[in-house]
Amino acid sequence: MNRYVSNIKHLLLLAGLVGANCSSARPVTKELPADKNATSQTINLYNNLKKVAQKGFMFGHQDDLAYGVNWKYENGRSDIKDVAGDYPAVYGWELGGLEANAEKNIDGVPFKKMRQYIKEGYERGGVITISWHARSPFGAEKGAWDTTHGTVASILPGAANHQLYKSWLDELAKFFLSLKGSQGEAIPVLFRPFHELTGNWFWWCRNTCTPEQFKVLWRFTLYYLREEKKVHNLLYVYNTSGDFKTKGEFLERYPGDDIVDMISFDSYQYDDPAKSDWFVKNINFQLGLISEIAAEKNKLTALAETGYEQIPFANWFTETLLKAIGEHKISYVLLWRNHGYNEWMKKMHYYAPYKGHGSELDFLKFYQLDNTLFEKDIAKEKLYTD
Ligand code: BMA
Repeated sequence: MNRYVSNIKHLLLLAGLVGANCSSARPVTKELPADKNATSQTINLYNNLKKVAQKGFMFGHQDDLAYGVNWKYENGRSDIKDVAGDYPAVYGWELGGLEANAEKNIDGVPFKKMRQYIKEGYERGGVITISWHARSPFGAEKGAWDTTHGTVASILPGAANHQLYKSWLDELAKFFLSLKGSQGEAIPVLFRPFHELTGNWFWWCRNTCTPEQFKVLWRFTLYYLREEKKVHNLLYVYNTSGDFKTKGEFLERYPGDDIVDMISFDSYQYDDPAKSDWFVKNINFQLGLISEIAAEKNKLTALAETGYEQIPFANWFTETLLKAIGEHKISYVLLWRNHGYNEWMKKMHYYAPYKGHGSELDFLKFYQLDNTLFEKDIAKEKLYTD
């Protein structure tokens, strides 16, 4: 190309009138997630989530379609929809129990129904995230809540419970591969294994294993699902509890940029927001820390679990949660499940409003804001297409 032609092309390029390569349209460059062989819907979701985070944050709710306060398994029902006339944008589901091939998860949700709910949410344009309260490799009695030292070491390659752990992953892989949209495509999932890993209550937490053991566990899990079981519809979410004060603490057990797509933490409120602004300040500060990390590492972010049990403050959504998120560009915030009266806990256990709850009006205000994204908003974004 002579200089004159080159200059003209340069001017046209600047004016946006020609593509960089005149002979064909400029290819859209897509970023690849941790799984380089992810399905196209999963890659699209990954790329679109990055764009959508600039517009607002998605609202999510655990077990939303399965039950709510005072109801169970009513087709199409959701406490969020009862209150706001719209579904959440993000649906959280839980696999605890699946590793032992149980029919229902630890909260009584039949996996068969869960599969159907996941499909419904996805078909409407929503996003699916999945956690896994796997039972302890040392025995099922304590469930995930076993803090015996050595649990993680026992399932790593070469250790006594490694085959057992692989059999668990086999069950998970079957489930993930069975999630299909109406065209037969695999439904993408934000998988959040070993959640709250910096806490001290689950068998994969800080007190049971070394950072290195945790990292090997993560790396093996991802390798096994992706390479051995050919599961290619997952984005991987690293998720600590809310106890970190520095980037170093948040990253102490971070397994690596090549095997994480989203970074997040869980944090709940227990104190009185009228008397203490600790929750707002702390969440805001921590979202600041993970946003900086995400910018450095090119990751997505989320507040993966939060809430105030029973929402005892009428304006909690606009005056506490909204302020806690502030200006941070996170992908989503998810409220934990609306169990209703919990026999075992002997109290009401719910985190989202239901019809007739005192925070209903405030939640509607929250719903109507431009930067809170529910299902009608997110459906327009067509997250699974180019
Ligand atoms: C906890 C509670 C439990 C539940 C567990 C796993 O926060 O909601 O009742 O079993 O999550 O979903």
